[in-house]
Amino acid sequence: MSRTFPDDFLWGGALAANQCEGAYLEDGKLPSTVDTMGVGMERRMMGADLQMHPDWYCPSHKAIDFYHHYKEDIALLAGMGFKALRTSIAWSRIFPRGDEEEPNEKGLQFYDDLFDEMLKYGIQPVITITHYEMPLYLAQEYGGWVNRRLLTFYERYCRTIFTRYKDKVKYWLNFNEINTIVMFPTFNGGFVKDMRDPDRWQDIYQASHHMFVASARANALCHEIIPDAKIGMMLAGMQSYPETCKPEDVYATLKHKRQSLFYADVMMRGHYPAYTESMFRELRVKPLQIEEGDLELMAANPCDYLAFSYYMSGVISADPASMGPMGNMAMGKPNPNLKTSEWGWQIDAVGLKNYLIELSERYEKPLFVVENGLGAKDTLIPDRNGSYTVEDDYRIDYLRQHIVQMKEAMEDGVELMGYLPWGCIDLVSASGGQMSKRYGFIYVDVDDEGKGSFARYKKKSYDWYKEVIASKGESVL
Ligand code: BGP
Repeated sequence: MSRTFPDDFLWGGALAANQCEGAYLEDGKLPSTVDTMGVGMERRMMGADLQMHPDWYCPSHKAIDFYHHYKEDIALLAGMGFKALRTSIAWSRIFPRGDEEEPNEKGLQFYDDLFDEMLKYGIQPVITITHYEMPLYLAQEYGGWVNRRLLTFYERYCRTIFTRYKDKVKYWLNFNEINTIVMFPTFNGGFVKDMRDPDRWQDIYQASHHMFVASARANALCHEIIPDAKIGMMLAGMQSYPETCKPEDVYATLKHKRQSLFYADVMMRGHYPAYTESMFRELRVKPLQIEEGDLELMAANPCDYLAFSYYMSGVISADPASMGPMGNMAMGKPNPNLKTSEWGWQIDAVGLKNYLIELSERYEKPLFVVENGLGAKDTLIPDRNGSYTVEDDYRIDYLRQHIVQMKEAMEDGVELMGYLPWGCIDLVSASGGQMSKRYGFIYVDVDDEGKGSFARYKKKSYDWYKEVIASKGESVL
């Protein structure tokens, strides 16, 4: 077994339109759902109301101004030897309201230019069709994904971007972290729900059904328009352990995992799993509105690969009252065997190996780690060349451990397409909306209020990751 990763392994990084582009009303774009959100959990994930708040600072409006800096940023990423870059298309640049018949040419042109810039350096675009947003009009006027009419608009959007970028983009992803709709319906679903309402599940699973059908249609269209492309699903991945070896804790963990793997079960296998009925019964979900042909379409068009984010693991107990929030979107208990990030996320590289093996055995399809990394407060210090840098050994350590475990999983039979650490350039945090939670190899001089020079500086991890890529992982194995 070779000590290096394969030649065609997609090394790179990941971004998302709303967290980096800014320019939220430029070149014909109208607000998207995320443009209503401020800084702090209570102004976004927890308290999002999908109304514009002119008196708030909304970080997506400016973000890191990637819209105007993309050439400089792609050149910096190319300097690390990136083979792939994941980002998303902002639906509201292409169809500003969402329900128009004709796309916005200037929006299409922006992504043409961006993809050309990547390809110039041999960087493959890995494109998320929607990353935690939709045109705000679709949310306010139609009620987001609860409304079946979104299928028509989404199909038009997909057809437009597949046709336009068919020669440039060969890796596509459906909805970012689709399973997070069970925790935060505003982000993925485009509708507001009181998360204390015990009857919220009906809308959440009806919206999920529409998104499953939308993904199946997108998969079919993608294969028809770009026969040499692959289209995957994107799951918020997380490893979960039973608190004890009591069979009750083990069963609670199994059920907990189902809540997210349900999405992969449907989208990778093409049908609702056998436990759907009991899960819905427990959540008081009445039979969903499923139209004729939906299930056949889903069965005929499963996803080609399973992409996922992985940051942490959690511990599950049979006693729900003993569990609290973990990370962005999970409930659990802390694991005394693991270290914890500044944001309370438990660092578990071996958990990534176990998770890869589990997913690989459950779905028998290629896997792709499209997010991973450490959110941390970085301190900018002067470097030897009269510029600035960050001594981010903590980040290097986190990434190194996870790369070693990916390699071990591959040695155990896992088919892994690539590794795209999250926020390869510092960007706005999804959960908190702040800039001070940084993930990048490249520091961006912007603070939590959107103030700063927007200058970019290479961190210590920049040269480290460059060496990892150049040596096909050998430098850390
Ligand atoms: C994932 C999202 C990303 C991202 C990341 C880190 O859930 O897909 O958009 O931001 O988590 O989370 P955060 O930004 O909250 O630290």
